Amino acid sequence: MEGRSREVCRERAQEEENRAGGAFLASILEGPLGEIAEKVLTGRRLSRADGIRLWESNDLLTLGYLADYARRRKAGDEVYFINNVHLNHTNVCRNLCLFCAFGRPAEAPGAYTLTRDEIAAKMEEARACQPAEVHIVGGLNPALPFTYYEEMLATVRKSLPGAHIQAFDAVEIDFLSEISGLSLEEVLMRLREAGLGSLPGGGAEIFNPAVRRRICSRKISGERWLEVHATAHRLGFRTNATMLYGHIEEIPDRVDHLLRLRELQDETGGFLAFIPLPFHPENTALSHLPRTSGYDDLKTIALARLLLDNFFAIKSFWIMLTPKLAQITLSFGANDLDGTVREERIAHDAGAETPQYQPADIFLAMIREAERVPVERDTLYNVIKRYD
Ligand code: V47
Repeated sequence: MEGRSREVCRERAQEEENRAGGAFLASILEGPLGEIAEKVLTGRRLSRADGIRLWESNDLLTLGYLADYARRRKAGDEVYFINNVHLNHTNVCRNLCLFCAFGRPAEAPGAYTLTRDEIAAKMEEARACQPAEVHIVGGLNPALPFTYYEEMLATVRKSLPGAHIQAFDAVEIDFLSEISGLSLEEVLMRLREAGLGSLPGGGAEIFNPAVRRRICSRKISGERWLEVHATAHRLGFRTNATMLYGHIEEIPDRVDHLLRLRELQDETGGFLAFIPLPFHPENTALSHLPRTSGYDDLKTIALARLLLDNFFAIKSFWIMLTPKLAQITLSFGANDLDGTVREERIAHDAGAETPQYQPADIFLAMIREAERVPVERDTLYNVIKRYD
């Protein structure tokens, strides 16, 4: 360790003495991850090699400690949640990715596409809870025209004029460009006109083309996914980013995925949140694979917080992680628990056993028990209510 840097680290360790774990930090600095810890403490960027090394160390507590430090420094002690509803308008999909239990051909049992009236009825039902956000994603259904999407947004806006509509992941936006013959810019501007507020982070999976070829060969490339988000950012939309992990990818694939997101965030600053999605194998063509372990989930969240130094929010999607583990991730770099949801199909079709709804009270209890400050937010992280 260089002289000045060592001094800064000692100061940090001293500051940390006042919190639980000061002695632990001192021991980390002297241990095998000392150089990486030094970078984290002094706010220096981690490299690809650092990411792989952190993972390989398997030292869960050190990873957690460093990610928690980085989280506190970047985003403070607030933990966010949102009063939202999910809407999955169709499960008919021409892509049929191997990891997905939700998408199916139009003629398959259980295939559905919501009509405008059915969407209106669902939104009218949601009115009573006054959601701040409606989150919409669905399959790539070749039978639907572009106007279906515009009408869906208008229908949602009419029933819930105060809600922000976060809709259509990059894969759907690319599909809409294809079926309409419009450019990405034109698609996004037309949808904005109809009520679109921001884009969710789905469809990113793992950017490595070799992995994509095996698990989602019909899906757009990782490069195209990034291009859609870059275009949206240029037009002033904020978007999220995800990573589907725990299937056939290797650890360097995860690190590379995170670094590509970090690179785009450096260029545009348009990402709001990163959400790691643990693979659920049931009812998928990869059902022989095991579910991710708790160790894997915690390490992945921590790695994301440490590598994505330019992301404000690292979100734990409790529906996929379980509420218990999502609460623990608050000590491993996460500062957002997503929202109330109310109806979820993608993870539940793939075997998720979590509830489909979690009321605000539960979020407050989860966050307070972790000794953090609950903040109810809107989609863009404006504070709706801070629960001191
Ligand atoms: O794009 C599909 C993934 C995504 C499975 O932006 C699966 O705030 C696990 O993107 N096991 C949809 N994951 C969900 C999504 C999302 C969720 C919460 C918040 C946000 C946000 C986005 O779920 C898909 C795909 O990547 N997925 N099948 C499965 N078997």
